[in-house]
Amino acid sequence: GQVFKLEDYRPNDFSIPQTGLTFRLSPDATRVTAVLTIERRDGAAASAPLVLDGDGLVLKRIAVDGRELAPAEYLATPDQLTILKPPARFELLLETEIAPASNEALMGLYRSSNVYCTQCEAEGFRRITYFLDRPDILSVYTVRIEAQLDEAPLLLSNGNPVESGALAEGWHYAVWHDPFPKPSYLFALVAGNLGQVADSFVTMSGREVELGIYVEPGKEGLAGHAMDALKRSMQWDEQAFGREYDLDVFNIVAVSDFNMGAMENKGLNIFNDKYVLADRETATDADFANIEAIIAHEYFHNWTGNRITCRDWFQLCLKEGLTVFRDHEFSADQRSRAVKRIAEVRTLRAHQFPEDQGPLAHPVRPRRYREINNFYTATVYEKGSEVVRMIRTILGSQTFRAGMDLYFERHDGEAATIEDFLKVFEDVSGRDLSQFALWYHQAGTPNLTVSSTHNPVTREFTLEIEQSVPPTPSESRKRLMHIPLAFGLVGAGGEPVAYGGVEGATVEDGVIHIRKRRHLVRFSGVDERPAVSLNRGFSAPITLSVEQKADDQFFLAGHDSDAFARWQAFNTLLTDALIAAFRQILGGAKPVFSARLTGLAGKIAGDETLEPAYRALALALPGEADIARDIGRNIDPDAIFTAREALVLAIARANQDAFTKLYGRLAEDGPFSPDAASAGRRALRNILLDYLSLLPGGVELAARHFETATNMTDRAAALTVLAHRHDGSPEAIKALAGFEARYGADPLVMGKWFQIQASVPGPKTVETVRALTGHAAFSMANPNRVRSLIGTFSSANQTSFHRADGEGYRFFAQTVLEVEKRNPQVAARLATALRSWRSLEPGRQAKAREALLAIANGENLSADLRDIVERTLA
Ligand code: BAL
Ligand code: ZN
Repeated sequence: GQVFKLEDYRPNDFSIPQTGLTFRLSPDATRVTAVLTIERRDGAAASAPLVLDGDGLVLKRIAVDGRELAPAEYLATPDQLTILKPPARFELLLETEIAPASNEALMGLYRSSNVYCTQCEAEGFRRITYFLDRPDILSVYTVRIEAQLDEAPLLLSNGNPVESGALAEGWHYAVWHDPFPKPSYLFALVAGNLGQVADSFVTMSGREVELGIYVEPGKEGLAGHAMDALKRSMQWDEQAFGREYDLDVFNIVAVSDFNMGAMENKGLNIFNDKYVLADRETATDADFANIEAIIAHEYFHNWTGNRITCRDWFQLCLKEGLTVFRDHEFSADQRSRAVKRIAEVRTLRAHQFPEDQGPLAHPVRPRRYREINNFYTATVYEKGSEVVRMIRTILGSQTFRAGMDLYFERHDGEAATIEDFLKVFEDVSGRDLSQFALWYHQAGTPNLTVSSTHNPVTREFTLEIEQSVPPTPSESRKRLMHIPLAFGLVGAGGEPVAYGGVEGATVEDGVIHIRKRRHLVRFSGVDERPAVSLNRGFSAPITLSVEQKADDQFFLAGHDSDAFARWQAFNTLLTDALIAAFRQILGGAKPVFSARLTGLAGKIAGDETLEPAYRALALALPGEADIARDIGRNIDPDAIFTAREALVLAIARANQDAFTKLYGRLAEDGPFSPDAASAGRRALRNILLDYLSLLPGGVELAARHFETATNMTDRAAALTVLAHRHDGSPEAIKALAGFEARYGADPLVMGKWFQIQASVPGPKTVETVRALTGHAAFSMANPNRVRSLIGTFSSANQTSFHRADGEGYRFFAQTVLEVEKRNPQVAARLATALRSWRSLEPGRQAKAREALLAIANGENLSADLRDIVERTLA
């Protein structure tokens, strides 16, 4: 396939200032008429042909300034349209015919449960009509939609509604106009029969905006949380960033077949219904939090993505990293900042670190791609957000805000680059960010090795810090990074230790600026050896190798005033114990855990000065994949599983009484609320259940928890405990059947049922999952179902997916190829589950490689899947 390179960027010879589209909708033959105003750019050669992108299109008609073109005047293939000698300025009319009902790739115009909808990012617009389908072509769109009234009473597109009315033979139409020039990837259309939830919002300058959320008829009652989140997002963006909404209407449509989470089309966000619909009966607290975050994320794109868009797809992180940062800040303000930060870091480590440490590693701003769909990654999104956070850490909040203001002022209406973004912060701060810019350009997770010494005679405390960046594919030599390392020196009573001066690095506002390979940071006037708290708040997305006494680690886990660092200290103790246990198991020994460690777990659980949500996060042991990542090589997932189970049991046994009492005290009283504090109490109670379920009477306790649950959080948690810890027990069988009977008709909730079963540890889950692909509620055509069952199995079931005989991989390879026939994008995403195959022990490694080769040898492989498997095998 073709390789696209950043350095090859150049503007097109033409621009398209105006785009008129008329859709005459029909499931198998939708007629699309595009009327494009096209202008040759100043300086472009007069002989330059116009070359438009297409993807599987059939051209029915072509005219220039009202004159039909003769065959010799153009070349049309399904994937390209060339007009050989275009005038300098003209109107191009194109008619194409498309079949939304048979579009199973879910890119372009397709049908989801009889609703017409679109997904154009990144390159779906070219499946609708020929166009300059690239983000630096900004055009003003006017869209006319015609449909049969009974089939599609609702007709939506971007911008503001202009007119609507009846047509002959039961048809009707609506016209929408979007005054803001936008790239084609932000185009959207929705038509169908949908229920509406209406509300309004008055902006900071007093304009009233009509808000609409559209859902499957009958599900209007499930959109309240989303609407509330939308209004809070609109208000927050005004307060936190001074950004006001700019159209008369803002609409959100929920559809059940969607490749991504949601899409920020101008004025018409289209959502995976999983991230809209919620009530206590069907949604967990995690669902409520995700909905709030994704509603906010898509809304925030209106400024970071839509008003200022990307020059080319290499700049994807310009909108995504920044918008993730904005939605993280929103959630932190709406909920608990410390808890939110811990959750973010867990996600980053679980998804981005393995990506950065494996064959699919790429810089936050990549320089090459074959298939852009494969770059909607944790690196672009999550690490991209961390990079923006570091800019704020380096500049301080006020200067950062001034930089953002300048960004909006300077680049509104433009398609911008990462260089433009960094420049505003250099301009407002007077700082040189050229070394910092490596965070965008260089892949890999930097490591800092840190050791400390204290000299009571000279009263000097010294940190020796050394940075390294591991090699990644096609980047063997790395340059030295600028790493903002937040830190604290902690005294014996938990208080910050004062120091006189500091030499060896720039230290500002509790941050050491690491810029060289090695720094000797010397603090003077320090009487007693402090404990050192490093990377507070996770100020940089790095790994740390710290020579630290266990005493210090225990001390920080109990006393660090930085909540994140305190959580981290305990998590590091747990990880170290789990890795030691893993080695003991491989050596044929039974793992042992210190009473000090299991006792500390009990202390944290019962510490009423800490939020319940924080305590729940502390008690959630590192996952099997986290442990594997930290071990790094020669992974035996069964030994990791055994080690982790042994620690869960040791903590449960050591704290049985305290956990039982606390579990009882946390019982739900009062009406249900999805707010963060209530969710935190449920999270703590549910993790206590997980521990207690391993002790005598545990299965009965879990069954009772399931039976008496009054919300989905508790019900799903109890079902997970029963299915995972008491697999095959009468209680587990009964609960699974009860859940299925109760929610069999609700596809989203059945997704949870698939997920819970796909993650049951142990070899036989391969067979369970294979059988469940035949369940009535499962469909290979629906991305949410595929992700629930196959995605969960391959990314969250270490002992079954990585079965020693390779059966997990074989089933996986077959399934990926089956999904790919319909939906290459979803298949390619699934295939990334094998990205860490080289860290497995040799036997599994060989079997994983066979599975990758089986995928690579699939017939007519899509560009999406080929790109992932070839890079994974390289
Ligand atoms: N732009 C694709 C979906 C999202 O990141 O919002
Ligand atoms: Zn986004």
